[in-house]
Amino acid sequence: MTVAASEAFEEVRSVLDRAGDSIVIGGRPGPAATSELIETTDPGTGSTITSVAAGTAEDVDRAVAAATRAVVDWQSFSAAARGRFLYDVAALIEENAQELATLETLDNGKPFTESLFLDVSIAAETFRYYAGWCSKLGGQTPPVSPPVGNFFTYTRREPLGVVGLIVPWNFPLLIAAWKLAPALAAGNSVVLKPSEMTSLSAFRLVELIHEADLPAGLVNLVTGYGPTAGQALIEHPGVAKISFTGSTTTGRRIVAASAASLKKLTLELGGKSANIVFPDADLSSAVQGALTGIFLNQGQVCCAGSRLFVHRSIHDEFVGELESAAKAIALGHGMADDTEMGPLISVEQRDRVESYLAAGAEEGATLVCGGSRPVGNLAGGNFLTPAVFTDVRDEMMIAKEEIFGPVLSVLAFEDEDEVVRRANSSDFGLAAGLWTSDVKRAHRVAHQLQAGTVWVNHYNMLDPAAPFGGYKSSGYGRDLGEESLLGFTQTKSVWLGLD
Ligand code: TXE
Repeated sequence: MTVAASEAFEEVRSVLDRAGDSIVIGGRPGPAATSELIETTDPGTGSTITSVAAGTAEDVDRAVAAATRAVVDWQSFSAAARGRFLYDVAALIEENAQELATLETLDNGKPFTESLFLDVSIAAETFRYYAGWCSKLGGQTPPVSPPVGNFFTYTRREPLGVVGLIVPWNFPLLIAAWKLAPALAAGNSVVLKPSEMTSLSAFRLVELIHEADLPAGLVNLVTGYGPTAGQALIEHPGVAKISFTGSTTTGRRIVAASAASLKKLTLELGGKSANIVFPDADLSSAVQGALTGIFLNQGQVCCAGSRLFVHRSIHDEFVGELESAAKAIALGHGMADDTEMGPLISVEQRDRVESYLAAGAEEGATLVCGGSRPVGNLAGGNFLTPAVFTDVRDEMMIAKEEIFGPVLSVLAFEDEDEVVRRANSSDFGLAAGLWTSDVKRAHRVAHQLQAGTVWVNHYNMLDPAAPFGGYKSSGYGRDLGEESLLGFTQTKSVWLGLD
């Protein structure tokens, strides 16, 4: 363990001890139904930091029962009171920001400043945003004109009941907050299943929710593996909806497994997002945007701009700048002060990314830089230097499949119609970026791109008010914004005869 890692470990030791082997049901941490544990490692050093419980179907059943009881209490509060609770959760997240960010960095590997200013900060803002919505979630008064009679008709947005939230390891706290806050604002109760690799910040968040005095059992946490704890949640008849973020493969499994109980689903899945640089772009901003687009969180971002289309007239100059900037990125343990990029989440994930590096080389792409394991004091972690491929063709694996690592594919293009067609030729449609100083082109291309989010002259910007989700195989439904809130409700029409 490095000095930075062991100091961080000591700082959060008490949470690690509590999280140890506990799931949280009805507001009380306790053991799962089996004694099976899942080891949690620091991806920056390979050392074990703690273990978490491998929850089972029996645990999910108890969690759903607790959530079913608590939702009645929650719905008895006024909308404004529910909002006040959520404001309190936002404040508690901010008060405990250092601790949450340390947990996130130790567990996931990302640089501490990212954990603090991105994950924890937007998690708090998400609770604050949806706190405000509690008192604004109203229905409509549609002007009905039936053939006979005179009616006053209104709609109500009612909660679904108990919802299951299944979140991945790349933004463990943030994505949990993205789903928890709107689910609660809409009046539901929750069973949360974090990734088996990163359960610690979710555990602490659930503790904070209970410190904010929300009804015990309103938010329950069952840690564990997808095919056991996750699957049990999907199949549970008492769960009305699953909101899931993760791989497209698992998303398809969830659709199949939830068919019998006809659950509502929101699926935020994989991506292979196009980031397009036109020749009239501000090149230094575009280089920065291309780097953030792919190397943030070590490339383990569902909306990563992993296909970089660069106009042929600026291609060589652009790649030159990209190469020097990529080589200058400081790799290190997430808790070290000067770290700009951390390790990949696991040994398996690095192996997977390396298999794409090999496939790229085999298919004839040119590796301009990166793609190697650093030696010396980083050898114990799952590090990989930032990689840039040129001479990439659309049909290559590295241009088609989600790599989920620090690997950028650069593709040259000649004109606007061609690049739009090629950008859209992907099975995925989560996000896209484009760089130009021509305002007409910016809107024209943004409207044609088949993606749930399009960034113009920046990349990876997120805000709780702006919906986020995919077209095509990147899923359906939306996280964030009003749309996510509505996705946690069902609409009732009430008819009142006036004659
Ligand atoms: O994802 P999974 P994994 C991609 C990325 C990565 C690959 C595999 O390419 O390399 O997926 O990662 C739970 N029923 N993304 O295996 O399986 C699981 O426990 C119910 C992209 O970690 O999708 C975890 O909580 N739940 C992605 C969550 O699903 C199940 C983010 C995500 O795991 C389940 C993460 C099942 N049968 C990985 N199987 C993105 N686009 O954001 C698994 N889970």
